[in-house]
Amino acid sequence: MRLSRYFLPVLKENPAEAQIVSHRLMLRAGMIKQASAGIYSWLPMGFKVLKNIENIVHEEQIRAGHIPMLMPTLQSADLWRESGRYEDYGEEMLRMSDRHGRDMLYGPTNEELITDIFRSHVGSYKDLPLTLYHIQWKFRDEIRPRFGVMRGREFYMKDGYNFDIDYDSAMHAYNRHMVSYLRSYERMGLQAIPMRADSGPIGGDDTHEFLVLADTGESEVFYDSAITDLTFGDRAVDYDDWDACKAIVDEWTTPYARTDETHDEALFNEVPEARRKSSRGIEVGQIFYFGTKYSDAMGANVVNDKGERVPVHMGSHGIGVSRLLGAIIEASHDDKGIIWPEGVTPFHCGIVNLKQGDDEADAACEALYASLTALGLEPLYDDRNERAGGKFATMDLIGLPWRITVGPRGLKNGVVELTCRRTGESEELPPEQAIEKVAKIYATL
Ligand code: 5CA
Repeated sequence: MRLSRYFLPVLKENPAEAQIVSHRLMLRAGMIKQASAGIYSWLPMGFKVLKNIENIVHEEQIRAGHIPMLMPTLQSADLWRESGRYEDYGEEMLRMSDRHGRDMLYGPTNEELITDIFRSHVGSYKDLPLTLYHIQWKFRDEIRPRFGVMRGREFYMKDGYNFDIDYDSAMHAYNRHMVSYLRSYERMGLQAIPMRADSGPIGGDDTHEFLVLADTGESEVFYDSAITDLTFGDRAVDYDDWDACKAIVDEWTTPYARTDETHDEALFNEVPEARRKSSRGIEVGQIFYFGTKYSDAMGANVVNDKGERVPVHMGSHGIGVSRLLGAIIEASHDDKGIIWPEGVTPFHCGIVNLKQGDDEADAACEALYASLTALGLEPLYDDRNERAGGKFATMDLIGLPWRITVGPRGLKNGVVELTCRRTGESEELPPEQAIEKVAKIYATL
């Protein structure tokens, strides 16, 4: 993409309404625009990152054996009356009626709708286990929408639902989700720690939230610092192997890590003092096992291998896709702007032409652009007639991990400059080597 043809409405001033750095940077980098309280338009660069995050979520869910589908945003109130949550959900639910006077709602989550689909089409244990998921907009009429996409009213969420014949099989689904989430967040360049949590209006006993440690997080968390040393890395996982998944879950759930709702001071005190930490965290996902709560209420049964009708065991599993943009920026920025992890960056590499209109510099930039594109990478070429300082400031603000700077002086010596946004380190290289280096970095992702 050439910046002269793109739509990147960068703000020079800090927007007054933004209280936290991720919100400020998303507005300044022209990623979002508030449409009304807690509801945002996703401008092209914000939309690109949102889609990158969504793609990682899809890839990892499919890898775990979960099946993508799509349910609507608008739901009939009748299903929610069956589960008993139409009244329970309270003011957070946006309710409306259609021209026939039928009660409708904008879905805050989809347990009822998926259970209805399940009971309409599945009747035998032979069709289990089954995990269906979708990524769809949700609406919760939060009393205090704030911090931009972090606590929106309209937000983008992945929600998955497992249907299993019994507790053990459902717990494997729970474990499989935890493993796939650990992998997903790491691919986004994030450390998200699973912490024992409270199930709130979703219900159930077993639940973990995934938290990104950040001062601006809304949750208070307590943990053994040993857990922050764990990494998933590139280990291969067989998602059908119950023991292998459980072993990974045990690895992450053995060190103490809890949100304030389930914090147990006595247990926490058993952690060696030097490793006892408390801080704030951003909740970027939550997994639940709630047994037969919805299948009992809504009659989602299957015939088991003895010919008896039994309710299915269920769980639901969410990832805050739109919130993740804020969480990633909170975890990865400096005073100049965003620093995108390679896994989610909107463009792989920036190209800055220091002397637009200089034949040699223009030609070198065009050649770089063509070569990077031919390798399947997406560069953002700042081809505007602007001063170098302004171009650098924009690149730093929007946070592309790599920048190639091209100027007549370097070209005389046959080199361009390759700069790493995270470390600020630069090196002079012949253009082909700069391209090769950038390509190699992305090839390992
Ligand atoms: N049905 C379950 C699992 S699918 C569920 O709704 N879980 S949840 O309530 O925990 O939401 C899942 C994730 O969505 C949360 O972990 C959080 O990351 C994100 N989320 C929840 N509310 C908001 C909000 N108001 N704005 C942005 N993201 C949100």
